[in-house]
Amino acid sequence: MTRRILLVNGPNLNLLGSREPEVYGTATLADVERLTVDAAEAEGYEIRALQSNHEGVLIDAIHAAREDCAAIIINPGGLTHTSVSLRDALTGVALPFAEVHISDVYAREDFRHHSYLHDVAAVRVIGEGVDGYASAVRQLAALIA
Ligand code: CA2
Repeated sequence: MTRRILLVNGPNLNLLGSREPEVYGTATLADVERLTVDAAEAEGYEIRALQSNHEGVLIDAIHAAREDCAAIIINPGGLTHTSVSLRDALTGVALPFAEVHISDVYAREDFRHHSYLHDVAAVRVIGEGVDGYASAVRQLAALIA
């Protein structure tokens, strides 16, 4: 069994650490990727990390994961609340995946309360800040062990 997990961060998450620290904290995307790699290594997995502001790029990476990944961790950014196509990609590859949100989307605007992934995600981690990515690694690793 492959020991690789795909980490996907969606639109605007490249801005982490530069704006809105009161919502998203001060960690950068590089920090998020590093802490996820560290958590994965502790569980015996490696990470392939990708951030894109383009939905099709995210979908292509999810499709490719079918070949050589055991699971996916995804923070889809705003696409969480809009994208049937992202949901279809994730259900299409049939890999277990974790949906991560840094902020507590349920304590924010109503339009953030709906997720197109909520009923198909194997794991959901919401509002735990960037540490939520490490939690997602551990929960997924336990699931696929
Ligand atoms: O809380 C999360 O992780 C979100 O997935 C982040 C998305 C937002 O649309 C979701 O509702 C919740 C936004 C990502 C944008 O990240 C930024 C980070 C710093 C500065 C500006 C945007």
